[in-house]
Amino acid sequence: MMQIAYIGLGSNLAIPHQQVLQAIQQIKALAHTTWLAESSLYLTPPWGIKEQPAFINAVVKIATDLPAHDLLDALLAIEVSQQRVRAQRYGPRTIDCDILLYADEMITTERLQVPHPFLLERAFVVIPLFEIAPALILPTGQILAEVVKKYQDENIKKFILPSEEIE
Ligand code: PH2
Ligand code: MG
Ligand code: MG
Repeated sequence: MMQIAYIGLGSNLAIPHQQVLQAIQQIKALAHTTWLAESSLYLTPPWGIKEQPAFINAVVKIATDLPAHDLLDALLAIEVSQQRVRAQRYGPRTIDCDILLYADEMITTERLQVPHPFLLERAFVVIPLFEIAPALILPTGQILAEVVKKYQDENIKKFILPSEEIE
């Protein structure tokens, strides 16, 4: 049976908005997977380590027949294809693809924790997720529409693609 999953994307190296757009295309091309929705791209201040470039973030919604750990492997392969180098926790990266939610499952293994452990602590995830899933309730019972309220003053701005700019 197909399961709904939400994937968080982030980049602050190379050409960040292009890395994120490329990852969205790569997710659309995954086997056993149907694209359902994607958020706008957002320009977000770095969280965790402040001395690094700003990020572009987005969230994608899919339906997939891939079990959660196979989806994780597919996302790691996308990271590798974009020359992701794992240097520093919370540090700069060309692309980060995180499973935020997988159906209503709560998963804790050595390789994977779902819901993503910091999901609700990060405005750069909550705001784009809310854009495409305004009625979402987490497996923990938390209501996304309630959580998003505390991030209204965060510096999370929609990123206007260069091609969308009025000349
Ligand atoms: N990812 C991190 C650490 N900090 N900050 C922003 N704004 N966006 C991210 O995607 C991000 C971050 C590690 O996962
Ligand atoms: Mg991450
Ligand atoms: Mg990650």
